[in-house]
Formats: sequence, structure tokens, C-alpha cells
Amino acid sequence: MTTRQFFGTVFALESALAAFVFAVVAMLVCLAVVRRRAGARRRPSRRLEHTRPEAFYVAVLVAVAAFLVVYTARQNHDEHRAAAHGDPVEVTVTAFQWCWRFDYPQARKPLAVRADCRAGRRPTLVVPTGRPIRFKMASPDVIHSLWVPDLRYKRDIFPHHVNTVTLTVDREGRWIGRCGEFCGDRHHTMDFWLRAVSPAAYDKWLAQHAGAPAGGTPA
Ligand SMILES: [Cu+2]
Repeated sequence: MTTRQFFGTVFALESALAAFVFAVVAMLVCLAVVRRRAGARRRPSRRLEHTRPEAFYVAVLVAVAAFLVVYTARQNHDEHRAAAHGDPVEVTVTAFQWCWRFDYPQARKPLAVRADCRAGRRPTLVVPTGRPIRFKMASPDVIHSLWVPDLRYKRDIFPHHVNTVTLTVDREGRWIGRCGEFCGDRHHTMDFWLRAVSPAAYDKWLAQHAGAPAGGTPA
């Protein structure tokens, strides 16, 4: 998965860096404890400031932080550029307290997937593989967040503001999607399915469900 690869690399690098820093700090703490126990009698320094080592720490921290910001931004940019080629499929995502609605404006007749996220009734967001999918996302009430943990993808959805994002899913399958932003009483039930099918199966699905009675939950 393109998204998973890009953000998986970022997570792996950040985890390795965090593990390295943790190991160095743990080693220094252990070393200090061992030396103290061994009775090494050293007088504590009376100077309040140690400009050189402090400047060194600051420089290292700034360099690491700058590297992470630039690297993450670049991966983000590359991921979006990779997804932006071709003729996009459009889906309008409405996140509300406490479920999801997916509209397909390119269907020949109105097509909306909706459910109430009660008793396991989750809406299924159907998308084709190998084609860019442009999500236009908004909320009528509070902030939500579209999150598909397996794809490493998460994007906030704001009230009365349309947030647009383009993704490509390159493998058929079904993954759980969640709301990633605490939004009230039933936030924990606000799940959906993301189902990726072949482009031919997608076109068939679109033709089959277009103009379905309002309130249906085609999947
Ligand atoms: Cu929520």
C-alpha cells in the first residue's frame, strides 16, 4: 500500500531514533548510578552554566528535530504526489455524531452509503484499486477524524470546512476505519469499513446501487 509504505517508513525511522535516544539516556543513568555506588568521590561543579555542552545538546536536538520535520514533510509530499496521478474517483465524506455517510457524486443517480453505527451497523466505503480517490470531507457538528489504522492514514474533519485528500489503494481488501478524534458519547462506536475492489467491480457496484432508496446501506 502506497500510504502504508510511506508512513510505515516514517514510523520505523522515528521509532529507531527514539529507541537510540532511550538507550543512550538509560546507559548514562546506569553509568552514573554505578559510579556513585562505586564510591567515586567527585565534587559537584559549582558553576551554574556549562555553555559548551549545553550549546552542543541544543545543536544536536535542533538538527534531529529539523531532520524529522523535513523528512516527514517530504514523505507526505511524495505520498500525495504519487496518489494525485490519473482521473480521480470522488467521494464526499460526512462525519457526524456518531457515524459516517459516503456520497458518490459521479454515480449516474444519487448514491449514498449510510448507517447509524449502532449494534454493529457500520457503513462501507467502497473504492476501486489503482485509481486515485479524492475524498471531500466535512462535518456538520464537531471535529472528527478519518482514520484507517492498517493504511496508516488519518486526517481531521472539521465543521463547516471541506478538507480534501487524495489516496490510492493498490490492493483489494477490507479494513476497519475509525473516528480518530474524541467527539462525544458514542465516539467509540463510530467505525466504518473501507472496502477496495477491482475497477470493474467498482463500476458494477456503482451502477447497481445508484438511485437506491435513501437510507439504504449498500456494501
Ligand atoms: Cu469521534
